[in-house]
Amino acid sequence: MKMTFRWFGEGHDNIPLAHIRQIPGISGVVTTLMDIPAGEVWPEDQILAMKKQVEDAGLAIEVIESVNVHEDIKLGAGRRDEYIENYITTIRHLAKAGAKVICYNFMPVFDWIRSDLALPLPDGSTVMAYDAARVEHVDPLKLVENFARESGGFSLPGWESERLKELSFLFGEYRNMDTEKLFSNLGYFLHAIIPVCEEVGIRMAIHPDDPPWPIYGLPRIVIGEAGLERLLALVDSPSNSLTLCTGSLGSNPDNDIPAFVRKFSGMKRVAFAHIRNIKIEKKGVFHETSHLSSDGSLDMFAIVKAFYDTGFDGYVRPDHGRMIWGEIGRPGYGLYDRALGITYLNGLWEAIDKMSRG
Ligand code: DNO
Repeated sequence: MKMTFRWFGEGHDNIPLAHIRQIPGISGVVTTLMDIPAGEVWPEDQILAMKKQVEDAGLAIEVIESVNVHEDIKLGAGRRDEYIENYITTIRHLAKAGAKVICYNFMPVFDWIRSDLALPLPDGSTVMAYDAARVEHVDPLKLVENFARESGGFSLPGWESERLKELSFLFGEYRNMDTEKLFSNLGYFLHAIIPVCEEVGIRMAIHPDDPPWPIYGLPRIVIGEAGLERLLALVDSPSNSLTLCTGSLGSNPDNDIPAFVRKFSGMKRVAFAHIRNIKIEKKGVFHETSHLSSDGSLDMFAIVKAFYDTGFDGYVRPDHGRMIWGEIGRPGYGLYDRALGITYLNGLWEAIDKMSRG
């Protein structure tokens, strides 16, 4: 596995690349151009400037997270072909700059959702948390206001302002959307872009829906084994792959994450993994934790072992750490706890590797 760290780009992240470079075993950053609205082409010069900055810091820039998909593509609406053409141009620009994997999602309206961005834990840290009763019965516009207030001034990935301005309008547009239509729109998108990805050597890696169940009456399709199988079958190509996010899928206790890893990494259809832990209190109520198995509900040893046993050689990053040691930063994306997460995941990998060799 190639260990990476998410970095939001100059002016969007308060963590210096020089600090990321000092995390043991790191190979590169996973990054994005935060300022480009979904649907627009990523300009080559901006991609190359970011690449130079990252490489000058001694890090690779091979995974992009995310290139967001315009709502018209998910809706199958109006200008979708134009937005798909733009997406294809961005894919070509990124490939030319040396990118290998593009992480994206196909969640209607929202990306990930939480009820709390800074829930205090007994150890004095804070974490992001989800309580269905406090999300699903709340006006989504209220939720957006809470997010803006609690995010400490940092823009949150997936909660871009241009998307949120259109919230009420978008809810209307999705009124008649169902699972079948959403799958069909995903298929339309993939059929258009995957041949280009194959040509230029890019693997698209879809991120699961977080949390992995429908909310606010919006369908969600990347939530469990059947959906993952179905989307991989839409276009049977290594360029149509997964971002296997253990915490997103794992917040539904019915999802057996080590089994998912064995299956999908065994099929060589996992291009990228987000490995993190969560603690499930009961169905629909969970909070994030340190990466350590005993702090949460996921067996991190079993997960890493499944990646190891299936010969996984893709990209990995830790995800959504706690905020610890007084760090001020973007919720879930501080330096310290994610660096601890990396060290732990690398430790598991080394132990499994050495024990397997005897
Ligand atoms: C949350 C992230 C997601 C992810 C997107 C990919 O912290 O894992 O926002 O980047 O869903 O498009």
